[in-house]
Amino acid sequence: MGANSVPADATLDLDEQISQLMQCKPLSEQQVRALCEKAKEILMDESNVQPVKSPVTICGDIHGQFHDLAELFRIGGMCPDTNYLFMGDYVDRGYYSVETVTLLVGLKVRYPQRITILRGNHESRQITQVYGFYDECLRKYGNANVWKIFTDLFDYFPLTALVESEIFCLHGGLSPSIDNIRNFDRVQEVPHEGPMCDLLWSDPDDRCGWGISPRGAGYTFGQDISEQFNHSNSLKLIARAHQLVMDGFNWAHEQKVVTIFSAPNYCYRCGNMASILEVDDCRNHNFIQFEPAPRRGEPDVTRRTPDYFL
Ligand SMILES: [Mn+2]
Repeated sequence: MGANSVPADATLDLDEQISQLMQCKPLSEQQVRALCEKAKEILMDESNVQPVKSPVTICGDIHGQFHDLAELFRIGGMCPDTNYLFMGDYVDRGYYSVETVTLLVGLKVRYPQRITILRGNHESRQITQVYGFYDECLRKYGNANVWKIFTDLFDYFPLTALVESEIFCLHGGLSPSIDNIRNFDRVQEVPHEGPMCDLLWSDPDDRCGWGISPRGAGYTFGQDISEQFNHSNSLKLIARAHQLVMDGFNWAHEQKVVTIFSAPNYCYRCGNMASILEVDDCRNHNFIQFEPAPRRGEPDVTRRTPDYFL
């Protein structure tokens, strides 16, 4: 700020930063540092099972596909006009992890009551060093400082959310060793095993009971497990992300579990639809599917009208 300028209004600054991010332009390292300090203050007060009110739109994996996140906001409505609950995996795989996660954290700081950002298994120091976010930070900032700032912040992201006491939302799935999710200290790197690891890594399965996950972390869990969990906790539904599903959403366990995936044409080559789940103020559910955003500067031959239904 110049010597003659009027003292900056923090909200105005943040609004400008959000507009800049909406154009897919990253913030400076200094801006990221200041933003993440504010985000930490907000996130550390949230619960491991963060309560969320309807109406809210629930979203799955984004994976650095910034232009598809912008498309999601065009289709679902911009925050704060629409409330959002994101279930993790903002970074890695796509080309714009930096812009994607900075925008979501910016919206969290600007509208803390309007957006919930859960932790995915990719919001981790170890995973991001393998799947792209670390390299992208080095490429865009010339050093690893921004990666360090964000991965330190990821430790504070809530692990699960509960919409109107009836939809339990999390990135992966259930754990055989959950005692009380609210009671453990989540502020740490995602461990290799144990309940916190399972919540971010597990998958529903057609087989009953608990199974060994082919991912090497978390478990598979059958319909019997989901039914018992929902019954004991008076839940209607478990909403989770973490798995590519070709229609953007996929029911499992006789509609006790739904998978939501919000990265269309995942990794720019999977050919899948994406979806988001709108829960209205009467708690009605409405999936909206969407396709990839048109690539800027390229002829758009694949785009069809988004398929709104139900
Ligand atoms: Mn995942």
